[in-house]
Amino acid sequence: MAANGGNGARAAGPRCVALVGPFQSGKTTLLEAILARTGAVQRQGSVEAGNTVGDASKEARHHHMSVELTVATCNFMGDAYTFLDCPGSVEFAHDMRAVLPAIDAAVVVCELDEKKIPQLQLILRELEDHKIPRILFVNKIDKADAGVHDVLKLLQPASRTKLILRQIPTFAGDIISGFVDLALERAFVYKEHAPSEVVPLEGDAADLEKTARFSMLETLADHDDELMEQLLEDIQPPRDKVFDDLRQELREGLVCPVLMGTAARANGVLRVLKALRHESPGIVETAKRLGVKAGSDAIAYVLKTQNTAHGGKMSVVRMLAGQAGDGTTFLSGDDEAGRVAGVFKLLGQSSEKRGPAAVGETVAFAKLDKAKTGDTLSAGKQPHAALARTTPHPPVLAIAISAKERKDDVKLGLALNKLAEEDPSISIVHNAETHEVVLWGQGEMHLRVVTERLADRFGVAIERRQPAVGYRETIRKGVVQRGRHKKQSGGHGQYGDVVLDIKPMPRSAGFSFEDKITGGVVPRNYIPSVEEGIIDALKHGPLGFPVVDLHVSLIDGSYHTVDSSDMAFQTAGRIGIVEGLPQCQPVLLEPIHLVEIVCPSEATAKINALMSGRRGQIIGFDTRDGWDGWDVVRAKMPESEIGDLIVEVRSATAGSGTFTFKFDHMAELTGRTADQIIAARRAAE
Ligand SMILES: Nc1nc2c(ncn2[C@@H]2O[C@H](COP(=O)(O)OP(=O)(O)OP(=O)(O)O)[C@@H](O)[C@H]2O)c(=O)[nH]1
Ligand SMILES: [Mg+2]
Repeated sequence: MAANGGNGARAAGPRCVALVGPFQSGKTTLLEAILARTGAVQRQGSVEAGNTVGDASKEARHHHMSVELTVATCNFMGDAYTFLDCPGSVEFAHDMRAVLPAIDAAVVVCELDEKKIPQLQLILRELEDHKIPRILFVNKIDKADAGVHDVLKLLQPASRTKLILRQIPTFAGDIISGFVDLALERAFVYKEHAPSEVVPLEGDAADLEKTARFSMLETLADHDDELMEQLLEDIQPPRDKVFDDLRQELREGLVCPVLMGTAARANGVLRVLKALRHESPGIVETAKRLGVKAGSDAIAYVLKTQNTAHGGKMSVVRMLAGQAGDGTTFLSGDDEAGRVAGVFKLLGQSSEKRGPAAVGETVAFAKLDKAKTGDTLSAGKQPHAALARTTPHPPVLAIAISAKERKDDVKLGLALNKLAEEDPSISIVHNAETHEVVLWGQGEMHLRVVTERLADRFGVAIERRQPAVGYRETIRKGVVQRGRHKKQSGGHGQYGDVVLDIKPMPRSAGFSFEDKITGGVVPRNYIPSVEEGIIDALKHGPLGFPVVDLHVSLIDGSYHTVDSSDMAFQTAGRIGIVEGLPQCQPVLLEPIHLVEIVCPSEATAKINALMSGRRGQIIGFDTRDGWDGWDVVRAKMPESEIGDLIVEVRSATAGSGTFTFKFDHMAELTGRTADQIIAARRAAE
């Protein structure tokens, strides 16, 4: 295999490679350049012109960013490559995270921008945790200047794995005009939308190359004693040995090579493809990494699930073992996942019907009605154990939504279910108290895209509101109150009469009822009705909120042999509460949550200020366990202030900070803020 530089052990067969990286680094542009270079598209489109294979959905085009995964299969030098163009925005990170388990390698597209280093670090962590071999592609080299020499100094802090520079740039004046490949020891000049041209390696470039190559070899030699000896003895290692080491150490996760280029002009793209061809592992290694049982039946891992408006469902899968096609029935765990009715090769939004899929290939299967993203599907009689599970990040922002037109209510429910199936990082909560449908998601743009999809794909126009905060009210002093219901004008009358002893209880005690009737002044059979009436009245206290933390005893009352009834005693109980509570110094209670914010350390001071400004009570901050350069800030914060907290946390941390929260306690709220909340509630009613 001389064409492969003599490194006979390169992986063969179809590959599956994810393009990942910080927001807007150029992944979709790189995909486009790759597709143009490999001939899958005639001409390279651009994100600006809105004619790329990726980001073809209306929402992505509209926002000029990736809002979902794009899958595109092309051919390079006889092998099929499926590229998974992942959104860079943290709000759509689930689409990326869901595919990671089943890929062979990742190309991490990044920029030489200090502000984007924390985001890069987050992504590299995910890859490191999954032990996925990765290549860094420093993009937008057309905008870089001579500072580019510090590439590793800037990028290394983001990676726990040692980075090695595979290329150094060459300049024409101040502009980068090409590069030297340090493994090949060859100089190239960039050509726009064409392969780079080999030029003689001479002058300054030759000197720089010597130094840079030596430091690349030194890093490789950390894991190769023979190479170390050669370097010490000043022996030039054979080129094949260098390639072998590069391949070996990439696969073993010992190093992460760094390439560079300009995706927008297709510069440096061929080097990326060649690195993937020669160095990245293939399905054999990936199946081993995942623990796929050898000799098993067809096994497929679901990377993505997509519903069309008209009910068709597509499951994008990576074949991890065996072969499957039309008619193959898959199991997922102990359940049947469905029967394949159509196998497709994907190129963004266009799909082409094809024959059965072989091991290693990435295809779409139609009609696997019960398959979910992340499922390990097995075509045998026995299910295969789940190979991986990706839990979505807990949602951080919510809106209450309703169909603009009543008639769309049912359609809205169905559409939401489909969207939640495609994207488990949203969740839908029905608030029984306020009857609101609350949509939770990963951020403002994420929620906006969900509502746009509801309109565009499912034809449901919606209205959105701030979701209600879970306010309650309680009382600060007790009262004894009579509740009398008497109607005796004509016909059958109504009579119920109770005396209630209402007392405050400690926080989170809830509500309790006690029957203290003696001598049957209220007959036994009516007492549950009294309690029912009370509970009903407590749903809406004098301030407008559910009343909690009180104890009510029924201590006295009277009845009428003919006119008393369950209904009459319910009403009497309700009247006792409605008339009694206003005398009990009602007070508002607001939910307080324990909030844990993670952020790069340089943002910690800003985050502290942000929390204090939002009535947060800082409990402490600490370095984040196992995360160099990151902190955790803990605070107790009112629910009303958490509403849009994520927007400010992200802006204080260049998008890399996030938080989790959980209910802690209810706290009394008085003063102007309370008055405003109560007034707003009255106005709403
Ligand atoms: N100067 C320059 N701009 C580029 C290059 N590659 C991409 N861009 C621009 O960078 C912006 C983002 O490009 P995309 O390809 O959409 O980036 P992305 O990483 O896919 O973005 P997300 O998926 O939203 O994270 C666009 O305006 C591109 O035109 C490049 O090589 N040089
Ligand atoms: Mg993109």
